Amino acid sequence: MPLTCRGRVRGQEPSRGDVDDALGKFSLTLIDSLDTLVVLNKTKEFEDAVRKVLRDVNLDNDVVVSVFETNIRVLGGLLGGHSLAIMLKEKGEYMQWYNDELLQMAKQLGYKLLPAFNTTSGLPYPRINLKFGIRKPEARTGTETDTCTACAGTLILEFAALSRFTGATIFEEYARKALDFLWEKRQRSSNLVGVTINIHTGDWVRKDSGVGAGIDSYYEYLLKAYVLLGDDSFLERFNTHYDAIMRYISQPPLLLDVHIHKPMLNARTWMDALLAFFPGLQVLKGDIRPAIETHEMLYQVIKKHNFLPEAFTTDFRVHWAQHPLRPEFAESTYFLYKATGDPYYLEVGKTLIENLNKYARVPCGFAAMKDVRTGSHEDRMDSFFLAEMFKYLYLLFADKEDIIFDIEDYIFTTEAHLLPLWLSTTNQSMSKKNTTSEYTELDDSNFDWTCPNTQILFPNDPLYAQSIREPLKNVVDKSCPRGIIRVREESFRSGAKPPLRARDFMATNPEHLEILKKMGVSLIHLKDGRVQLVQHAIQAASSIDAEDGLRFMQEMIELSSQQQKEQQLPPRAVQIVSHPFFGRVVLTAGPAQFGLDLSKHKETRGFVASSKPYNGCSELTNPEAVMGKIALIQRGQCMFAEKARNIQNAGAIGGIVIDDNEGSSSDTAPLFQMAGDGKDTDDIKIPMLFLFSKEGSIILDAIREYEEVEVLLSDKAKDRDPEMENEEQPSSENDSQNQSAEQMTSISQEVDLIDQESLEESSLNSHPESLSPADTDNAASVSPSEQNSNPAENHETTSLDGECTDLDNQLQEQSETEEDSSPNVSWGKKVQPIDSILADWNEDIEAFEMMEKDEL
Ligand code: DMJ
Repeated sequence: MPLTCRGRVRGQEPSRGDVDDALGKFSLTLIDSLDTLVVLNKTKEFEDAVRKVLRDVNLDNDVVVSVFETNIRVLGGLLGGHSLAIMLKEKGEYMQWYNDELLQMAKQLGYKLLPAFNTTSGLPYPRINLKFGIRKPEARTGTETDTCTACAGTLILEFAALSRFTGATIFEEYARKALDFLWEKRQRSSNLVGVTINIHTGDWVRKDSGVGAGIDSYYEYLLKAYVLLGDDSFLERFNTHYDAIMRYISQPPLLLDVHIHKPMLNARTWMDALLAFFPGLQVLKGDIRPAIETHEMLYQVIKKHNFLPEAFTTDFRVHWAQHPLRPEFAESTYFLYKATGDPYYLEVGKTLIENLNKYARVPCGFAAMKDVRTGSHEDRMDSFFLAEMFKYLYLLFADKEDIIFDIEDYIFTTEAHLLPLWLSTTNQSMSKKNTTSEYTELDDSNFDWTCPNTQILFPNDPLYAQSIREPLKNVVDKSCPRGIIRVREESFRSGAKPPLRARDFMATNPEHLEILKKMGVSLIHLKDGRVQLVQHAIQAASSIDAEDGLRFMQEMIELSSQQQKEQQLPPRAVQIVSHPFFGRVVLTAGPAQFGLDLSKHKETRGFVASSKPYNGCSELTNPEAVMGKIALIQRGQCMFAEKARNIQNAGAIGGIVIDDNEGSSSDTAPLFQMAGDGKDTDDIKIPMLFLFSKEGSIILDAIREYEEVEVLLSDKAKDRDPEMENEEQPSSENDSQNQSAEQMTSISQEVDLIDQESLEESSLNSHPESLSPADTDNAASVSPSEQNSNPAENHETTSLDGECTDLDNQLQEQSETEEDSSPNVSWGKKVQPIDSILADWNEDIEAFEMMEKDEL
């Protein structure tokens, strides 16, 4: 927990839900970073770390953990540590005392995971209790029916390595059985797999299919199992899936989820950050061109937002703004550099490192981004940051002689742990058994470079990669908001568009109605004056018109969701700028529906002071203390607006309301905006922000320690002032006060707050006007009931109305008022029932939950 400088211990912190299933009180970060230490040539530190693991780690804890996460991070970490420990021992200098102790621990852990496989299908339960196993009352787990494909299909490398290192074949057998079952269950006509599967029946629970969340490492492990184990059946399966991926999911430079039964239909309008590993896998496969294209698209998204948001739309807007410092893009960058030798990829790596140092580095490590748009932090540094990100970035810049062993002798697991390739010829009792001839002949064009190749692939053409990137160089910047477009490569390249764009549609224009009819879209006038659109593909004049209709409907849905989002206030940032923080700590804050709008005005900067009374519900008794400062007020007992008026009257220049609910945090609770009191709040001129208790206590602790604490209230964290950084050494409290005063002058001259992003957002506002037929209310929203109707009919619906409410970017912001008596104000003009909102966004929410499960 890099903001509070503590370890995260399961049970001692408020639960964050599924994401905590990675934590088993087994020193996760220490184990996950063992082999990174050797890669970084920190051999002495590795030796110490191994001793600590052996001395302190207990695997017999009464904790329910994710089988997938425990396998890739802990079992993989122990095996990676063991692999490099024996390598070092053999070299004769370090680890001479080592006697396979990490391997013994790995074996112990392996046996603890095995009860999870006690299903008729052989697919593992998603969770297990480390002490009590599964399905016993004490275990508190074992009732789950579903798991994600990646969760069940990402075991073979670790389990086979464990079997081959120890001679205990049971692990490899179990992992193979799970893979065999998934392969059997693939959708036979598309050769794709869904995101979630029932572990008892083998039915697909979620039938959408991509290369990111929930599936990603299943594909990765098929190819890598072939590399590590030399078993052709894995390569054949991988090639069959890869052919399907390239046929349906790949729409260069995009990778878009489709339905397994109807692979020509896109399943969503956004991509998730996990798919950024895919170009790296394509390099391993030898399919360089699409790898370069997708990587370039992702890099442009990163350049726009500094990091890759957890999800972004097909027109490259932020869909889910979090970024937990995921390593996938760095991984692909490393593989692409290895394949092409193109120094461009070193520049990419440099940008990644600069952004990490500039925006994520905090005094106790690197903090995840809560919101890439505001630059606010989350008190979280996941173990994969050290296991993968550090490793790949180091390796990207390392010369062969910088690494004390030959990295080519190893394969990276999905968590970047190193397993030696010599395992392929050790204890190989399971190999070759499953090779059958059920694999169909595939189009050869995907397999020009079937064998993984670690040599530079195009030594004679240094410009090869550049020539592929060149046409894509403006793909993100020049992109206009658009709906998803299900098109094949040729039409994508020729820029096919529906004959009528959603944004131009007028329900009163007869020509438009004629086009709709041709596309199989019918228009229903609802009693309340709204208009609903329904598409039945079978009613379209031709299949091309049906596809146009689908594009139109998808555009309309996208437009609708975009307009809903525009009505919401995005989260704000509270940045601590005084010593010793110097802008490094950025807290996610909820906005207010009243007072100064920080997105339209200059940020407010000032020292903080607690108000008296602390709840701010009556005239302040310490106006001299808050005068000219940002007042801290506790939530509760009166309206937010009343607090704002009281501190404003006392001369405060801003206010931060801190939640009175102890332990609350924006990590675990949905952020909301503070509503007014139902009266005119124009008299409130100062900016007001809300912090949950945990974020608020970071400021309160800082006051206790440093007395003078200065903060910046803004819509987006500002870059740290380089001068501040140079001054970043221990200094006396008086010095720090002086520094803070100087910094105040130097920074207060800064920046126009309407940044590029806001300009882009506001340019989208033109859409409601262009969508203003007389009988609609200028906005569109998805009609959940219709959208969920019989998919076999291949129809989509959208309705136009003025009641827009949205769950924005996983923040699930809501407006809250202090008292029940206050008017019910929501993000939109009217309140939409929560059931309806949830139905609208059900698919997104499910996907997000699955992403969390898969530790997206
Ligand atoms: C890692 O733990 C692994 O790479 C996993 O396969 C999915 N992604 C996370 C990091 O983002």
